[in-house]
Amino acid sequence: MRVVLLCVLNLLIGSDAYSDTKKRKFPENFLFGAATSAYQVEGGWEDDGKGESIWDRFAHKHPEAIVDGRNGDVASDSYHNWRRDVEMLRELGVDFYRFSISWPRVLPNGFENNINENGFKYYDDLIDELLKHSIQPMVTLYHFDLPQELQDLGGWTNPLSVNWFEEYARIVFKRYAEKVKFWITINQPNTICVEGYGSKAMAPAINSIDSAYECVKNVMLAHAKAYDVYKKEFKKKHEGNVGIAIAVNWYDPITNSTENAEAVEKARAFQLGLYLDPIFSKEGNFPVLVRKIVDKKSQEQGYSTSRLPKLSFQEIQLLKGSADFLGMNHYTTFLVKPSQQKYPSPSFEDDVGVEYSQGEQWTKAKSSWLRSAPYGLYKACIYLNLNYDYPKIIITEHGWSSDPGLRDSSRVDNLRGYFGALLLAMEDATQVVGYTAWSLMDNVEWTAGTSERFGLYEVDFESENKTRKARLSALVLKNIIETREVNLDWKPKNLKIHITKNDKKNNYKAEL
Ligand code: GBH
Repeated sequence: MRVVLLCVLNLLIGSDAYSDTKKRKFPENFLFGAATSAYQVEGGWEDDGKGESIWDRFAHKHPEAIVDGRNGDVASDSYHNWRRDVEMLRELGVDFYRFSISWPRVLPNGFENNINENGFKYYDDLIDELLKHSIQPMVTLYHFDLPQELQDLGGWTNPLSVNWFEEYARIVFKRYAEKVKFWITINQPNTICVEGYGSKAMAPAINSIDSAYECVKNVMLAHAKAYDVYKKEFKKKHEGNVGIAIAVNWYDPITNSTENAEAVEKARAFQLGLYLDPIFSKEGNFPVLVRKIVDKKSQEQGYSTSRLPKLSFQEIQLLKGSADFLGMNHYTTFLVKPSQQKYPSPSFEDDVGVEYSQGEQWTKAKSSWLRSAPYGLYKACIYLNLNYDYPKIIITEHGWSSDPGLRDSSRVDNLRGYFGALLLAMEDATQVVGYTAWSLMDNVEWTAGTSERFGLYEVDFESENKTRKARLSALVLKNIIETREVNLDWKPKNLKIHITKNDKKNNYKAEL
């Protein structure tokens, strides 16, 4: 009886993404890339006049906070291995490489009046090598590594940080506008502020909720200022695109009760809307729900003004529409219900007032927060379309963590599952123009050290040259980039890891 019913249902509504055996194709002009960030791969932490960053300081002061003690001092040593990095990108056949510039490498104390030419030289070489092989550089200006001297002045809680970032951005735009057409101002304001200032999980580990919201305001304004600088001073001549990368994981109610529906609304407002609304909504500003909750709680907690700073009319205007694309970092899905426990107050957790879990049946990655739920990417895309009027999206990060090893079939499954969901979302009118795999190679996973591997390429951290080797997932991605095709039933058969140079094409060819 059940089987018959299911068959009839399938006939009526069509089978879902996971039983659909049809092949789907990425459009020819769809862009594929791979990503890293400066602190996580570069090493050379004090080479050639580089200044100290908040992650250098944090990792040196609290080695016990880094799971396996491996910090960014040497990391994957891309400061010396950048030629090999570009070779890997050529092997993959990607259209672009997303990497970040270390602010203290180019402006050692953060300020514009002290430019480190030797530091810039590293990025000059990397960018030229990429362009030589027709790989577009996609440059992130800020991926968590603030110059320590700026932190000593309050870092992102100091309203002057908006100007510091503006000056830094202008210098980098000026230097590379000719060569770089994809820019990301800031990576994940929520990680920077809520985890960096509101907790001890990330540098600078301030652990104060008041400073977290100050940080949110300043980081968002810093982004908007940089966007404005590009628009006014560079856009006309250089025609580049400037966006911001926001963590857009998906949040679903754990069941369809009224309480859970309310809880998920709060989770989405605090985790997504706080950063998306000011830029991508019609009204601009922080979400009404977030303002209402924090204003009310602040009053009850004896504050004379809200812990969430207000945006002025001018600031709201400056932020509204300040992105040519939304950089969407998507890894996983969380299931939400009202919090059963009392969180410390005041805290970000207490403001949101929810609890998160993940589907027990979803495959688990190496990272505790990461499970595979491709449907969440589909839903997140539809949510963005409905709430923000079909924004232009580049997936700026998506990836999977595993143990070391070249036969990373869990990463392959994850990639294929999410590509299926992504292609469905695109069929349903989501404007996704590009996809970026996190990460090109194993790197320093912040406080997880090298205990969680996200790389398409494995890095041997014990070896002197930090030798890189292609994982199976690298070959699978290469094949998808070449054929544009994702066969949802495909399973890896041949596990031979081998990339050979095909001289005729002056290109690299994978043997699958
Ligand atoms: C991305 O953030 C980062 O942009 C990237 O640099 C990083 O390598 C990648 O994730 C993979 O981790 O340890 O439970 O306190 C994704 C959002 C923010 C999720 C930090 C994990 C720590 C959670 N991540 N968060 S926990």
